Amino acid sequence: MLDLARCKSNFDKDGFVIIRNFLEYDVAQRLKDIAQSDIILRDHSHAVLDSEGRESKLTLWYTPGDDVFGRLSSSSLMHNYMQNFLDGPISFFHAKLMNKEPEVGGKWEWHQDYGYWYEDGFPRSDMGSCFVALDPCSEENGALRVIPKSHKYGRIPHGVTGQQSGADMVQVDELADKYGVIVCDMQPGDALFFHANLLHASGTNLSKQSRLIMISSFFRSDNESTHNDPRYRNKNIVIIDHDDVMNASQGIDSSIDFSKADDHIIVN
Ligand SMILES: O=C(O)CCC(=O)C(=O)O
Repeated sequence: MLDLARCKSNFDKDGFVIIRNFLEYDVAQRLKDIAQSDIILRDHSHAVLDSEGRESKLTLWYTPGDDVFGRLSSSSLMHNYMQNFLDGPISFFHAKLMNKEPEVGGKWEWHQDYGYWYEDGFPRSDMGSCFVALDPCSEENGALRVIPKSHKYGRIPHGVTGQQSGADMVQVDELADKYGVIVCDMQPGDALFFHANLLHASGTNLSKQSRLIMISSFFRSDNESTHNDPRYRNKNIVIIDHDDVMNASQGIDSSIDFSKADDHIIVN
């Protein structure tokens, strides 16, 4: 583990931190191979349209299954970092595979995750995500862009843009002018931890390279949703040793509670 105190101080200051080689390159490659070939994952993938009608593919589940992706969200290393960044015990919220296909992949509009999750009944923004690159991510294929320090500005109003939720662009532009925009270049296996109020977006993928990533999201255990919905409440997850992430069958656990297409489409 890197110097945790330094990572924590960067997370607090900027709202995000990138941990290079969080997974070994060949582990990331194997995860990508499984994500691309597994029929269960493919059957639960949905398209979400951006404001120009381009599609991003999303497969999301609320309970980590007994498979390699479930194990990644249950990794001791991921939990240790996230617990430290969120200042207390955490609970798993959901995980998702996000695929921007070559030449056609859509963008994600500027937003805060808490812009969505406030609507799910989480009282505070003590929440965060870990974005793991399974493909190289660059400006060309739609890497994540962030506005450092924007997490300090509280929840910004969101409206509908395409089938997504988008933050008020006047405030986004003001914060981008003040703090700049960072394009997070990442290699397979790198992980980006970020706060739920960090403004982020990603561009289209018009390149010939796919852009596949996985995101695991967490809330602080004392910040569970007020909604009476088990998907948004504390879950008992068994944490596994980070080195055991790949020690699962290579198939996907078919009993997982995958989300439905309608869960992601934001409408007026
Ligand atoms: O896949 C991406 O580039 C962005 C995803 C994202 O912004 C999110 O899941 O909150």
